[in-house]
Amino acid sequence: TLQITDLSTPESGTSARARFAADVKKGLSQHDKQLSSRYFYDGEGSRLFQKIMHVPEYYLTSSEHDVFTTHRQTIARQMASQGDFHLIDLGAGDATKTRIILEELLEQNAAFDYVPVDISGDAMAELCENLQQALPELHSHAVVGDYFDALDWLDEHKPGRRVLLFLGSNIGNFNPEERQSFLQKVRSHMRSGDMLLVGMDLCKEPETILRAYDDAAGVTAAFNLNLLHRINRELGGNFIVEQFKHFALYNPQKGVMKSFIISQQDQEVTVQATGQTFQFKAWEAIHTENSYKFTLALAETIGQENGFEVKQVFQDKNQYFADVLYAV
Ligand code: AVI
Repeated sequence: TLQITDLSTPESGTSARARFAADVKKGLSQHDKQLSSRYFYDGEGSRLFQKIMHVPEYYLTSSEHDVFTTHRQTIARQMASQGDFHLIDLGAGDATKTRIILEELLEQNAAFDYVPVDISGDAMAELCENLQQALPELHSHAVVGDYFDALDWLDEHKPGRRVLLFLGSNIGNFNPEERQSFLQKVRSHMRSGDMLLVGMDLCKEPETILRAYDDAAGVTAAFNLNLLHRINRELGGNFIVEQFKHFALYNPQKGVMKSFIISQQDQEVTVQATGQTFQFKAWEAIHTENSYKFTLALAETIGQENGFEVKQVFQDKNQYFADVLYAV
């Protein structure tokens, strides 16, 4: 009852590195320098993100955990209400929070199988091993690959009703255009009776948000700066990482947390794989991440714009976080 399908190919490694090099070249050549947060998650970055999820100031993980613990019965009942289904977990990672729902679904004798999807083959192998230990009666089939390659594969190989999960406020890392395109594409893989559960971090006291992205122990800073280490490791960069620092800023009007890496002095950096040297002025910034925050009104609007109807909203006791169940 435990399978892994790996959609990545030997070439995908080489082309991923070439794409990384091209993005670094473009991002560091611009007037407003930027690097995409999607490059945070190499082995070290994924390890640091796991650590962030346990940082006291990073309330997102514990809040969503609270949502799931409090509402597990209703969530599971809603999912199973229309019959058999595949539970597809986009960006499953270690699936700590999903496990609460899995246990509840098993308890309710729901007819489903679990399909975690993640770009990290290591994470999926580890998850499958853990699930086999913890929930031996669970049917699961992990897919290693990009979300949309996985959804294409599933269209062909796993027909039937589907409930999709996109947890942890991962949707917040898209800018509004990327978010629309993501939701549109997801919608195109769904039919009547299917559901989508999306985790969203909510607008709240700005200081609370800011602290979550600038924790006292410096774990988030290390996570952000790992991007420079990764460029050094994979693309032959010569960043002196100590000469840069993490800076986080919350815009309460746009509802977006922005992370930057700031050069603390004039310096230049060569990145071999790009064949270029990049100049940094003292206090010049590289924008590295957006983490959008949501309101329930925005959750409804973005649903409507993309063909989803809000079926139910689940929140934690502080109302810090929402898991929004959409139906199509
Ligand atoms: C993965 N993602 C939802 C996290 C977030 O909150 O935007 C990544 C993160 N960045 C800094 N801390 C955590």
